[in-house]
Amino acid sequence: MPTTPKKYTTLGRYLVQRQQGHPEASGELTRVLYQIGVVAKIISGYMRRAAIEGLLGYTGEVNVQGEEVKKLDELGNSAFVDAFEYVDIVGAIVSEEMEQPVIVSSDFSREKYVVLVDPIDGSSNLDVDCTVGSIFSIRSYSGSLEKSLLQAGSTQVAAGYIMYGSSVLLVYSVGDGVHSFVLDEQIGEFVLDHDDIRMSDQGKIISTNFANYSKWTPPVREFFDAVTGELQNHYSLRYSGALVADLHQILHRGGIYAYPEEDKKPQGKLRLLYECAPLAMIAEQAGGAGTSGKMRINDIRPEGIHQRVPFAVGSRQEIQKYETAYRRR
Ligand code: FBP
Repeated sequence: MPTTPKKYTTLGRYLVQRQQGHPEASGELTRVLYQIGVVAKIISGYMRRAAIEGLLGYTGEVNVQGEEVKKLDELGNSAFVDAFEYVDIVGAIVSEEMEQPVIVSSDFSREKYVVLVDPIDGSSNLDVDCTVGSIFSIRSYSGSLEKSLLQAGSTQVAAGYIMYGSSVLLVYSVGDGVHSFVLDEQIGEFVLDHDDIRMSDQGKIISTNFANYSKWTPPVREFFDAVTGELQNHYSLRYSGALVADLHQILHRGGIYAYPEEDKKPQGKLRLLYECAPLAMIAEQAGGAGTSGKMRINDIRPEGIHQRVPFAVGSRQEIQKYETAYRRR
C-alpha cells in the first residue's frame, strides 16, 4: 500500500472546482451532471451482469423508431427517468425509447433544465457483449417544453456520453472544453482521466458502414473514394456498431465518423436531438466539427424531437473535405 495517499479527482470534486471559476453558477448543472454519473454506474452494473442475470434479448415491444426494444434499452431508459424524477431542477426527459417527453415536474416555472438521452447507443452490440454507450444533452427550459426543445443545438448547455467498454468512461462538456472520467470500481467513483481533450485537425480513423456504399449519394461516395483512394492515405477503418465508441476513438486519434443519407433514406438514420447535436458539441469543444454535409449540425433547427439527420463528425480537415464534396454538387 503506497504511503502517500492517492489523490482522487472525482467527478463531484472536479465539477465543483470548475464551477468555482464561475461565481454566477448556481451549482444546479453540477447536480444534473453528477446525477448522470449515478445513472452511468447503474447501467454499467446492468451491463456487467446482463449475461448472468438474463438481461439480454428483447422485451417484445417496438419503440417509436420502429425498432424492437431490448431489455437493456428499457432498463437504461428507466435508469435515466428514475434518476431525474426527484431532482427538482429537471422539468422533462426526452428519450430515443419514448414517443413523448416525460414531464418529471409539475411546476415548470421553477425548473431549469430538460435532459435528452439515447439511453443505449449501439443496441445491436448488446447481445454480443460488445461496447455500447449512452448519449446525453442538457438544454435550458425556456418558456415552453416545445420551445426549449426545438432550438438549434448551439443552445445546448451541456452534452456528453458514457461508454461501457473495457472500462466505463463518462465524457462531457459544459462549453469549456471536453473532459473524461473513468469509473474506478474499487471506490465506486468516476475519477479524472483526461481534461481538456483536443482532437487533432487531421486524423487517422475512418468510421462508417461501407456496406451502404452503393446506397450513398454521389458527394458521399466522392468523399470516401477520395480519402481512401489517396496513395499515401494514412487512414485505418474502425467501425464498431456503436457511434459512441467510434467517436471516442476519433476524439483521441482524429478522423471522421459518418452515417450519411442514402438514396432511399434522405434523412439518414441518426437522431438530431439526442445523438448528433450532443456529439457535435463534444467534437466542436475539442476542436473538431459536426455536419450534415450541407450545414453545421448545431445550426439545424429541429422540427420534431425524433427527427433524423445525415451526420458526419470528427477532425476539422476531414469535415471540411466532406462538406466540399457536397458544395461541388
Ligand atoms: P441505436 O441508438 O439505435 O443503437 O442506433 C445508433 C447506431 O447503433 C450507432 O451507434 C451506430 O453507429 C449505427 O447505429 C449502426 O448502424 P448500422 O448497423 O446501420 O451501421
